[in-house]
Amino acid sequence: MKITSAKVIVTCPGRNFVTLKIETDQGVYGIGDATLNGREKAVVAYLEDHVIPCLIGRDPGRIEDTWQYLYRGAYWRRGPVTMRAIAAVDVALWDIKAKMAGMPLYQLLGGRSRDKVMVYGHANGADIASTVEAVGRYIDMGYQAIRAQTGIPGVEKAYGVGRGDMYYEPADAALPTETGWNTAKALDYIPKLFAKLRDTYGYEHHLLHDGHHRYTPLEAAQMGKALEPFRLFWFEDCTPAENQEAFKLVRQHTTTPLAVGEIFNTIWDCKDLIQNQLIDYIRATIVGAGGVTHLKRIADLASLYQVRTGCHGATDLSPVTMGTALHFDTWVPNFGVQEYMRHTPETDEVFPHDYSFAKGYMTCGENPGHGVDIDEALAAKYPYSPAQLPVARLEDGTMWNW
Ligand code: GCO
Ligand code: MG
Repeated sequence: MKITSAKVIVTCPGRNFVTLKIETDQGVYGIGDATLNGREKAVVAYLEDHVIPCLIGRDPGRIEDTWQYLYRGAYWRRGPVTMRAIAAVDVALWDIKAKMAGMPLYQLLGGRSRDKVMVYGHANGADIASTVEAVGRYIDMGYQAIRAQTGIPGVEKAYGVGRGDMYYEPADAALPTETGWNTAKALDYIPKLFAKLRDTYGYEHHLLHDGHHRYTPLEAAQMGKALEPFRLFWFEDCTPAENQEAFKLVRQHTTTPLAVGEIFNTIWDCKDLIQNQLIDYIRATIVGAGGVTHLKRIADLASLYQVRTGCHGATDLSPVTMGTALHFDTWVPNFGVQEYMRHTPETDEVFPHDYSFAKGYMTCGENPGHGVDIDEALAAKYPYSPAQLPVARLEDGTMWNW
């Protein structure tokens, strides 16, 4: 069996997505997601100019060999652009293999470990009162796990607060939107949100919060401590993780569970965090961390240290990643939770899929492959539209982490 052609499809059905389609001499094709939010064109060029020419004529069944070929062969290792391109190839090849086998992807990974996949949704509001109401709406939809983000008085355009409950889209302008941040105000206000949430709804649901890399290690420790009485499922990206050592300080001071890794590309970004048991959940996902082949490796390392998975699943991860992640989640023994932000109806139409949501859980389909396709004719109707992620500044104008 041989790869005969491969192409990159860029489409913007409400937001930008980059998709790789690999075709074979047996008529079977595979689809992979290569979307890098705000930097899409860099991955398009990487795939078109440097990766696709190497794929033609290769045996699509040699998934591991192709992964090693692209990773070692580039010489320049790791990084979000390279690893997303590798992920797209990897996922498309797993799709082809599963279609050839006539099996849903999770069967090839080792079969079902659970009946359904618990997902968390994003509730947000301009202030505590409206965020509490938003969480209530998620509870009514059957969610077991809900992330809560609130606007903070005196902070302009606080992170995580969208125009409505269901759709949150931070990449909102061709040039980065300027947003504000104030850690002292957050340390004061956010624990009050969780106090109110537990007061209103009790302790039956899992509550999550995202710090989005904003706190120093000591501030993260203070926030973790302040949130302890409200028993969070996790406190995410409490501090930037380039320096994995930083988490030691946070860990020594709080029992609030920690999650990190949506921006990680490889096992090397989380090796020390996992081996030193500094985190509880690893957020690396299919498109971000080199595809199914590499995420499996990360999950296996994590399982040795009782670290569970919590795959990133924001709207910038296309339905192709969502579908593939659900197969992964159905198999992975050390599963924790899956993030699920709904795509717009236009996106769902461009990417026909067989996964479904019911009462806080998702299930992958039983079709051969990962179960997600792309309608190329429809995709062509939505041309690329430049959109970048925001930036954040402190009140005195200092650049901060968005
Ligand atoms: C999350 C995230 C995202 C990111 C987004 C950036 O936890 O879901 O932090 O919303 O900000 O994926 O592109
Ligand atoms: Mg996050």
